[in-house]
Amino acid sequence: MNKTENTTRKSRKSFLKQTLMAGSGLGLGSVFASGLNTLKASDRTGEKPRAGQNGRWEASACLGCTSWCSVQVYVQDGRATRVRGNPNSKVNGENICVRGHMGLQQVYDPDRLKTPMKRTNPDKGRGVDPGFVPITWEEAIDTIAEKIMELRRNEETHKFMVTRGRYTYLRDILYDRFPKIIGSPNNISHSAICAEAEKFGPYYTEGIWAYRQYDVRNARYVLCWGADPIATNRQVSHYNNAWGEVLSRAKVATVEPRLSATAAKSDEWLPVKPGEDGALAVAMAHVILTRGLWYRPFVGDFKDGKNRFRTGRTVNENTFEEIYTHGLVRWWNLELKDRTPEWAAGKAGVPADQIERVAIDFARAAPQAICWVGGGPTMQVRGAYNSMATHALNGLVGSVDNKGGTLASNPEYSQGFPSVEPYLDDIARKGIAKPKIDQRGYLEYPALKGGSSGGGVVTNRTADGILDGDPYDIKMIIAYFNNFAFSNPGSNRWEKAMEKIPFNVHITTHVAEYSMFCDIILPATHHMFERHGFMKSIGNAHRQLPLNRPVIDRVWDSKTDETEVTWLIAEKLAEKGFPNMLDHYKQYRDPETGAEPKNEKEFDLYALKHATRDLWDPDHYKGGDRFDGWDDFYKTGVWNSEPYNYRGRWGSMNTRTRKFEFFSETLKEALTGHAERHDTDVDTVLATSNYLARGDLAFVPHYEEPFVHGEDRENSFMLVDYKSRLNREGRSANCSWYHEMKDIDPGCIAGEDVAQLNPEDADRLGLRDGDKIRLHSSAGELECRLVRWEGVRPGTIVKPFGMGHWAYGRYATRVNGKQPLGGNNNQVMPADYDRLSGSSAFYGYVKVNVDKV
Ligand SMILES: Nc1nc2c(c(=O)[nH]1)N[C@H]1C(S)=C(S)[C@@H](COP(=O)(O)OP(=O)(O)OC[C@H]3O[C@@H](n4cnc5c(=O)[nH]c(N)nc54)[C@H](O)[C@@H]3O)O[C@H]1N2
Ligand SMILES: Nc1nc2c(c(=O)[nH]1)N[C@H]1C(S)=C(S)[C@@H](COP(=O)(O)OP(=O)(O)OC[C@H]3O[C@@H](n4cnc5c(=O)[nH]c(N)nc54)[C@H](O)[C@@H]3O)O[C@H]1N2
Ligand code: SF4
Ligand SMILES: [Mo]
Repeated sequence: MNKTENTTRKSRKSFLKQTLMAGSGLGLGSVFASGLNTLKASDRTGEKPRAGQNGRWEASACLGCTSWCSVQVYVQDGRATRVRGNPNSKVNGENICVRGHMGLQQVYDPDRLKTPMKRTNPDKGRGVDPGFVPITWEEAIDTIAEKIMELRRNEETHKFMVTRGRYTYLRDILYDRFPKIIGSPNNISHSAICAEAEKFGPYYTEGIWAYRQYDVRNARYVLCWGADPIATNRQVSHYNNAWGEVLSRAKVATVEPRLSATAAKSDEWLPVKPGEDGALAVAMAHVILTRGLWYRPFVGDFKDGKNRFRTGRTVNENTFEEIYTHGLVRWWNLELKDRTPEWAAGKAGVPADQIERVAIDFARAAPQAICWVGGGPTMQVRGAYNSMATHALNGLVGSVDNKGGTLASNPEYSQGFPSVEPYLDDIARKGIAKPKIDQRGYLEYPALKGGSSGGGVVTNRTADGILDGDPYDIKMIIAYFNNFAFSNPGSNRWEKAMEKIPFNVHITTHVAEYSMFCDIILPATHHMFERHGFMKSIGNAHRQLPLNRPVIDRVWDSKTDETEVTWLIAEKLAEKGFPNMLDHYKQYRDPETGAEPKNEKEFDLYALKHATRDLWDPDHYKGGDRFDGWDDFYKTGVWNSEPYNYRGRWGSMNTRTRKFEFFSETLKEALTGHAERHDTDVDTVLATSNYLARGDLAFVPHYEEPFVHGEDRENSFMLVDYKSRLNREGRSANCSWYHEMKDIDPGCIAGEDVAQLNPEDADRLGLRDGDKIRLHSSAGELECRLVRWEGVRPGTIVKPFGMGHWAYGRYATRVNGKQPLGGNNNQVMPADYDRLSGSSAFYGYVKVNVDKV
């Protein structure tokens, strides 16, 4: 880097730091001011483009988290210098969060992978130098194509696999079409280490397997449940901006074992014992029913208007008439009637009067009362039922699909790619028909996404599938935009599994842990500055489709994973006598001219134009923003939907009964289907999958005792893992800003990886601030520093996820490729699952032992 760049970077850094500090609300009780920690376009002063430099704002999309903001990048002489929200967006508008700016440090990171490389050391293992040497794209692509041809010649194409983490909606090209045409059933996504259990409750109550949006501007009560919306979760930028308004108009309560950024600004903090969320949720439902506070226009009422919900008493189903819901009385009789706040207080360690007060205040705000369900209560062993129990509260207060409530996605009009069918030969068809490597649909892994047995992915189980060769061996992987050797709980298993793969490829911006086990690594374009793609996100009662656009000159010799790399491999396969893939991709024509793509650049562009055609082509207009044509859309960089149609789904939900199901006929059908597939009954499925419910209880939201790994010892604590506010998922650690500003997380200190104990617990173990500690469990161990902090529930240990990389670059590691900086939580988190959704467990499921080093 030259001197001028260095200076520019430095001044930008101090500017950003000041802004972050202003907005972080450090100090526990401090009042959060609206929008302070979102940088707005209008706030920016100084730093005018230098004379003669012709800077301009160019639209793109940020994939730093699942908010998928529409952004604008300030470009001077082909270099990005600043980022802001795209004023054309109706979701995040001109707002972005602090992490948006860190994209700049990612794209210009001197430690990026700059050119394709191949491994020269055949030994694979952690800490083993792969002996990477630079090669040309030509050699890299030729080697990959040759390996694929080998699998095809031997008719073992099912031993090929594509894995992905983050993606754009051009993903089907590489993630779906590519393995299919080769002849593999194995496309494994990261979804089950992300949020599948969170989607389980909404699906089995109201038929949506997707994220929700929250109409906070119209809400009167927001009950955050293991979600920390001003720091993480989704549409962080939008909610950050709206939160000041929310606090002045609505009450906010947060159920969290730690004092999160949001909890610190809430009216009520319910410091739940990890894993005991289900107890709180069913007790709140009990209070809402016994107090007669359910929302009658949605749920209905007793025929004579007299409330028969009394603690301990069953109710005759015929006395109640439901409107848009199904099975309320059965739910009461099966689960709720004895679930008093006093009972829940004994489980969850939250005072009974607080449970009662929160339930009453929440329901009195009906239907403008949001129960915001995040990963905390759901990504647990047995979390599927917490997901149902917490989300069902939205049903009781009629906030589902309602003004001031929880909303689904507005319709959008992107289109899929041409059919793959004509391009599948016999080898491909035989390969696709094989079972998948992640063991989804096995008796003990129901993974009931979308209502079908094995309908969803069991991401983390893939490592075991590979290690055990069950159902078969995997010989080749192409992985993109993921780092499974770091991001999966029980990460050591992934290291072992990757050692076993004969030919492994990573398409990546950095040489990450996963790359270290690879045979070829390919430099990827950065998603925010260097490539095409499009995203879909929701918030502010709108949906938006932002475009990823190449707005700067590519910094290194990189290519785009989903389009360019895929096309080049297809070309090579055609050269080697297998033209099907190239023939298929040639069908992605330019909608304006009808031309076939002739090279990877044209393919990249035409695929995007094709997928988004109904958004920008006036002759194909279907709704939302209008454009004059491609150029107009491309420049604007985002399409927005119509505003939300409140109550549009009442009576037409995608469930068996079309209603909001408190007794889930939809889940009953799915579980029965899975049991029949294995020639057994639902109780056996539940027992094998580690749930406690039997009989009809399995079909209603209910409390399940949490399943916990580890023993009670003097030095053992329930681990509370959470995402750092500065995490761009697993990709921030080589940004210096990440380390310099780490104290933006409540209770953390800059430049260190810490775990926090309540001072009571720390005193008991004789631990002081700054002590070096080792955390260990059955899964493994890690080292970090101790911080004593009152924001931790006694009996728990709190540690942010994000540090502990042993490969990624100079800032991320102590010795790059060898020694981690701090500790990766996934080394002490054993692989376990919420098997009904296929999700990995992250919360409320592991006790770790703490020793002073
Ligand atoms: N303990 C713990 N574990 C977690 C979580 C947690 O909160 N706690 N969070 C979980 C969640 S929600 C998720 S979604 C997963 C995410 O886990 P993964 O899907 O594995 O994604 P990342 O860890 O973000 O790694 C992405 C990798 O892609 C590469 N990369 C970075 N930028 C780009 C780019 O622009 N293009 C391409 N092609 N490659 C790039 C880098 O190698 C980087 O390591 O992690 C999960 N793991
Ligand atoms: N800053 C930031 N934001 C992000 C991301 C990021 O990397 N950084 N990643 C994005 C991604 S990929 C995803 S999937 C979403 C996920 O967003 P969320 O689903 O909201 O997940 P987390 O942010 O991990 O939040 C988990 C929360 O649960 C709390 N928790 C832990 N144990 C328990 C428990 O037993 N009960 C309860 N009630 N709470 C508990 C933790 O303290 C933490 O605050 O976030 C997105 N937003
Ligand atoms: S990190 Fe997430 S919230 Fe922040 S700007 Fe990027 S997409 Fe938006
Ligand atoms: Mo995620």
